[in-house]
Amino acid sequence: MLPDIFFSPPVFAALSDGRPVLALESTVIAHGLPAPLNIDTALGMESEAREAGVVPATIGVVAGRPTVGMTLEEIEHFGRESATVRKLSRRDIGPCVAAGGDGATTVGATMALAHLGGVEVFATGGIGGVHRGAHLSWDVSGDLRELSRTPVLVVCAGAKSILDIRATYEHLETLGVPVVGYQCDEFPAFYTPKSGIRLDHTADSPEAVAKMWTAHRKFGGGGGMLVVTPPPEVGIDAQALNAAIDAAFIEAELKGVAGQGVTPYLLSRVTELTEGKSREANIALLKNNAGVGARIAKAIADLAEGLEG
Ligand code: PSU
Ligand code: MN
Repeated sequence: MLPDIFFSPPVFAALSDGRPVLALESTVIAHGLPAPLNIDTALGMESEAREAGVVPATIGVVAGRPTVGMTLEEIEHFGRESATVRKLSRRDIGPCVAAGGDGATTVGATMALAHLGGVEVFATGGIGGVHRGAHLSWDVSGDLRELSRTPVLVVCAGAKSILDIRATYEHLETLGVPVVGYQCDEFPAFYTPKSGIRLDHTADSPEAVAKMWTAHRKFGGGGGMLVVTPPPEVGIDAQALNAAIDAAFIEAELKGVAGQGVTPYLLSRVTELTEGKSREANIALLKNNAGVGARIAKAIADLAEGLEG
């Protein structure tokens, strides 16, 4: 463990004893959902982990301190004062630490800090990926490259159709990232279990995922693994959702939204256009993923203990 990483006491104790820890990201708190729902959801995800016997570690840069295990006050601060909290991908971590600023970590940046802190399993909602029109804009999320280089297992509900999901899946193959369906055989499209993309690898239990992860760490080339799990059913109108996504995409183009602003813009417009339903789905799947991630973290810790003992 690096002295420069700030751990909460429960996370530090769990890591020292080899007990399972689940990493959670902070961008979804500061820039993915509005207050106070973002705070409730972040705490709800932490509760899911605890109920499964796993210590949650929400990750972010707090006043320049790379933190693995944000406190309740820090989570509330990120949720309430989100306008003053930067969005950090890997390249932004150093500048934010140097400036002593507050930064919410994306999937990629959360993986980077989780790995430095010694946390192997991370649960989130959806990953960033290849944007629609990326053949012209080159807008491909840093999350994908991070998955290829950093050995952290990421549990998510696939990718949102604000992205080109098929191109995202192809790119994960190019980068050598295994995508494992947890109790599903299709890549989920975040709001719906269906994308039409069949997965090559599936696992039925946390133990099966733990076995794959252990083998991937030995022989898979040193990068991460993506475990996808379908979202809980909340009865969302797929047609209305697709229309909202198409409209948001065109608006973003017309307004010249670019760079790091693209994903938050699309997320908030789609939520506005679909009103409550997409948000309900979002919160349900975040909590579900935290539960799945926690059970996987536990199975990995049990497997490691068995191998040692
Ligand atoms: N997709 C979602 N919700 C989110 C994000 C993505 O459905 O909150 C966030 C995650 O933190 C992800 C980031 O890592 O957006 C990707 O941003 P970008 O496309 O700028 O790399
Ligand atoms: Mn981007």
